[in-house]
Amino acid sequence: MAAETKAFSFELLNTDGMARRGRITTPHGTVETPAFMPVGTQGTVKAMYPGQVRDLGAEVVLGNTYHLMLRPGAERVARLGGLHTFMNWPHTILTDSGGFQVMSLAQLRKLDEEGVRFQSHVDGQKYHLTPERSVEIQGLLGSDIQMQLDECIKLPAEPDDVKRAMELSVRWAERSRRQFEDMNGPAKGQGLYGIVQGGDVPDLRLKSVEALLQIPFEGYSVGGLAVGEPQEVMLKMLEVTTPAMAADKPRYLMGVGTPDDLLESVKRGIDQFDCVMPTRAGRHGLAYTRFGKVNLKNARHAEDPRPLDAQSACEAANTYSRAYLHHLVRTGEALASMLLTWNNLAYYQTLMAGMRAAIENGSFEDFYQETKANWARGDI
Ligand code: PRF
Repeated sequence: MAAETKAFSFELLNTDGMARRGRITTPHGTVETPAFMPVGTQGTVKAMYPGQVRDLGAEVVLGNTYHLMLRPGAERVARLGGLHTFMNWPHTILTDSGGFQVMSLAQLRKLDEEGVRFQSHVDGQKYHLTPERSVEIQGLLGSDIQMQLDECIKLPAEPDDVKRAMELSVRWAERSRRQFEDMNGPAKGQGLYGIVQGGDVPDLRLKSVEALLQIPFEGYSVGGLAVGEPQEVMLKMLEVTTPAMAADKPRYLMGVGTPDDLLESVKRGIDQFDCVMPTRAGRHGLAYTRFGKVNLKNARHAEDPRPLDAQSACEAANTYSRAYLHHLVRTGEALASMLLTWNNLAYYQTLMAGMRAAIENGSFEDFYQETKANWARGDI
């Protein structure tokens, strides 16, 4: 390792109730937690320049093994110098392992002990993704924070199916870890996270955590939530799971969520999140603000000269009129996606910065109440 290259580490700086303020260090920088990680599935946070994403305060973005292995291919990205160089994001990159995306996107999937066989949703080409190949791909991409291959089961599901998927995920965790060590991930300063599964069954969640704690992962994810269950069930599962997790390792809740999900999950001890919600909503005419969600498609905005939020530090929120944004959305202009994605990521990053400051000050409960009151007031 070059002298200046930092190895993966996590420092717990502060707690306030179950809420945690921490710092992750990777070879590509530091990540203040709790952190929201914008999703850059195809090596781009859609409708945003990388510099703009960074300027909003994001210190890590997420890339997807599944999409990048299909196009342009992991070996090609490696020949071009790795994903950081390829996408011009010199900061931390986290990659998901692919299993979740195979299950939601690929055709003719067949899962067994070995891994998952599937056909590409792009051109029908056949692939075999195993725990070893997933970690190999993430290594070729040069990902700083890698995920084990797991099986995420949609809810509602039969407890027997949840148990089978959880146990398979534990066996895949061991194989993923072995591959990560074989690829010298630790020597490169990278981290590999295990993924807790177990659906909506408390006992299976605890068994999953217990088994994963036997494997020396740099961090632990909570998977298999926000997959069809009510928010109440997700939060209950967090209450069961996070107290059993390592206090000195980061905890990442995968694929979550709404601003309210983030607030409630930080309150229950989560440190990292990713979700397509702010970026996808932005491309569908929806804006997140301090006072909740605004649908710019709605005719009520057609002659409204006010910006989305005059107090926001984000230019997309404090400059352009709702009338103009409505017009851009209605005409399907590219700038509609660009401005609303920018606004939404700014809101998400501001929310996270607010939570981090509140935990530091020991005022998380006040922040929680005030944020909820603003959302309840609504956009008027
Ligand atoms: N596993 C993986 N990625 C994921 C999930 C999971 O369970 C989820 C579930 N919310 C989102 N992304 N590997």
